[in-house]
Amino acid sequence: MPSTPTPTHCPYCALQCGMNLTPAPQGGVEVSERADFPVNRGALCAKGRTAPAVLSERVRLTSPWVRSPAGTLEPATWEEALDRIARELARVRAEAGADAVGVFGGGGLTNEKAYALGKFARVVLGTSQIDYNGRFCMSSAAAAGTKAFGVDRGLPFPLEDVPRTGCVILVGSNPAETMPPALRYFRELRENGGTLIVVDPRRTKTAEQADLHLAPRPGTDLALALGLLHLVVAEGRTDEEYVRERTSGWEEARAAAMAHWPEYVERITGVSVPELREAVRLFCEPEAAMVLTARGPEQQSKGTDTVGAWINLCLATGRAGRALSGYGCLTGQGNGQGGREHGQKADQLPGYRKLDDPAARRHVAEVWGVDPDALPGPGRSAYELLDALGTDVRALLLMGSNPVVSAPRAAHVEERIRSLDFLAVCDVVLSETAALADVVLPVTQWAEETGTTTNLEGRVLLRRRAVSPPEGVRSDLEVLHGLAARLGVEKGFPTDPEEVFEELRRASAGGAADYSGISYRRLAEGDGVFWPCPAEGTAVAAGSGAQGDAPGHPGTPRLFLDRFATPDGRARFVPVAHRPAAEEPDEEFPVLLTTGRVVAQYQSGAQTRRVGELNAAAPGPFVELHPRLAARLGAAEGDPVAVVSRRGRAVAPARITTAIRPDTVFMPFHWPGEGRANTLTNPALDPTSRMPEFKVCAVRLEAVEG
Ligand SMILES: Nc1nc2c(c(=O)[nH]1)N[C@H]1C(S)=C(S)[C@@H](COP(=O)(O)OP(=O)(O)OC[C@H]3O[C@@H](n4cnc5c(=O)[nH]c(N)nc54)[C@H](O)[C@@H]3O)O[C@H]1N2
Ligand SMILES: Nc1nc2c(c(=O)[nH]1)N[C@H]1C(S)=C(S)[C@@H](COP(=O)(O)OP(=O)(O)OC[C@H]3O[C@@H](n4cnc5c(=O)[nH]c(N)nc54)[C@H](O)[C@@H]3O)O[C@H]1N2
Ligand code: SF4
Ligand SMILES: [Mo]
Repeated sequence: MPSTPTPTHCPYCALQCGMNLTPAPQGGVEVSERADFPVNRGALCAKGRTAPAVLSERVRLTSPWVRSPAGTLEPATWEEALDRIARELARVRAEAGADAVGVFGGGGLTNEKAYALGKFARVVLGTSQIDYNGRFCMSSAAAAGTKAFGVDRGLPFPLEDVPRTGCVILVGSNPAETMPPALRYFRELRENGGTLIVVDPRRTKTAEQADLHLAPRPGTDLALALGLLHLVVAEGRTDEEYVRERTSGWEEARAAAMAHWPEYVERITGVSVPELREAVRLFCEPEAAMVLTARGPEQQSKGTDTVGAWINLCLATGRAGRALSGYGCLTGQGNGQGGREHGQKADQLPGYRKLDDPAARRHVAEVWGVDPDALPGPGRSAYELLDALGTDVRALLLMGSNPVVSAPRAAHVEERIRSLDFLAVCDVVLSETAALADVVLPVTQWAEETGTTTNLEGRVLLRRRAVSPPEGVRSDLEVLHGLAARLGVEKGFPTDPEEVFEELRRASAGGAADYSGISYRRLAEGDGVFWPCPAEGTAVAAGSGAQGDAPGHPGTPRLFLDRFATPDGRARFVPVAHRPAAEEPDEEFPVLLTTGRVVAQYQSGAQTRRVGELNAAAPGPFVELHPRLAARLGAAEGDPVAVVSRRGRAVAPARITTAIRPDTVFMPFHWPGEGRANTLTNPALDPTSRMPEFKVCAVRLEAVEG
């Protein structure tokens, strides 16, 4: 491997910060600044800076493990491990049908892996039962964006537009912890005279930088957005001409909003009428403004309607599909955007096509060389799939997720996973879920393999290989290739990522997320390409097998400037009304629990809990609570507190702060064991997106002796 720096990208979040990697003389790899990449201009958070620690053989898997008849995991050869998986999957299929074999993927997988995994499920296993952890992430925003605009791309504009708009409402997003290098954009916004409004039940480090912080009760963002829209109408701030020219459905949406009087909204949300008025003034006065949502409003059993209500606010005020204005979702995982476009989702085919659309099935089946009628239909969503393990779904292949820690109602999910006939997990480390598997396969990771990711802006990026993987480790693509061959499919699962990408281009051609004009060569030359990027005038049409460069289309940094992606080109209002959370506080469970993240840990912590510096900064779980609640409980700072919900009980030390509402406690979800936040969370699902209600459930607190 070269000793000159390799420009590449971080393994973790959707910002996909650029970084340089250089093999270190004493082994391993060193991170250095890559100032030329525009999204982060060299800045990295502690996770990105320390990411190479997870490449070390000391913390990772370097050999396959197979469960012995005695029940222990024992080292095995690749041949033994792959043979065992193929045999078990074939057996379950023969005994119980193709849908008894499930597949679970991840939004951290590269586009190539996500594409190959979806194809593997449909073509090799013939199962409809595939979904992925992105369902737990941005699925509500995706559903609402698709409804309103006809297409879902996290941000319809590059981040560089943020500092130049007039006002940003950041709803349930805490970039100070979750995307620190992106804070710069909000700082510059304010330096340029724009204003920042943060909506969060906690006064987070992000909220501290806001001009206005609204702290609603968890689970009431829908009412809040409707209250703001009510005031927009009442104060005559609607952009009538825009509504007439560029939207449809306003009358119904307006009528629904008018039923949400400010005083009524104040009662539901706890946000005062003067604060509502101030937010409307700040949002409506400038020429341009944006609403950005993240997991706060989205991870609710009404997440789709909630995001729809915020989009309605943008549409009524003419703030979508115009320069420096719009609605955007801050996608989360490294390939959270691309991972939702290429077919690992239960209802989806590559290019963001619908699995139940006959034309889409024909197109993709032709690229795959199969009969369209042979493709299964849509399957279950992530939680529903996990809930069906051990009953309808008897074997599972899992790649890129750790649901024992990250799924809602995790004790139940863990019990379902344990009841499987057979579990195979591909991971870089022995995650809590991998530890339950019958076969564990050790795979390569970011710096050891090349692949593409699509960041939160819809910017497709080339993540380059910079070091050799340890011996004994294979890539996810090699795993799928080996399994396909053993299951009788010799062709169609190449191990070279570029070859997979070339096929993905053809499969995506003509779809909403069209990558057909993007090539590795093009990506290697610049700062990435924004989709859609159709292949203009090149031979890259379905079935052509064309390789190489595709000049022409420049990509699409900004969407919707001329028209929305709906059939009539108009954005669609959705008529929505407030409804309570699936579980409201009562006498037995009087407090609200919400959950989220801290800066030094990533997701289920499988990777970051193996990094010393990060553990020192964030050593374990905690329960954030207001002094008034703590006093009632008789708990002092650091005392263990039990949090009990209808799903179970978790214990973690108290962290007492006035920065949280007195009716709410907060737990980060990065840890397994006694302090696992997801032991408590409610798997109530959004009817459209099938998103679980991670952000609100009812709990009670108990003091713990000792
Ligand atoms: N350090 C770190 N960074 C990460 C990740 C990580 O695990 N660790 N994960 C990445 C991924 S996959 C994702 S999805 C993103 C998530 O990024 P964010 O969405 O920023 O992260 P969260 O902490 O889940 O939630 C954001 C905020 O929502 C607030 N909130 C809770 N309930 C409500 C509510 O009902 N309404 C509103 N308005 N707000 C509420 C919480 O107090 C929290 O401050 O982060 C990415 N970046
Ligand atoms: N209570 C609560 N729960 C939540 C959330 C919340 O806010 N609150 N947020 C939800 C959200 S937004 C998300 S995105 C999920 C995330 O939760 P998970 O899906 O559990 O995400 P990770 O911890 O990133 O798990 C990824 C796993 O894949 C492994 N891995 C990394 N790279 C690769 C690779 O290239 N190939 C393979 N095969 N494996 C790899 C990692 O080591 C790790 O074990 O959690 C959800 N759970
Ligand atoms: S902000 Fe996200 S992409 Fe950037 S260094 Fe941190 S984890 Fe990596
Ligand atoms: Mo996420």
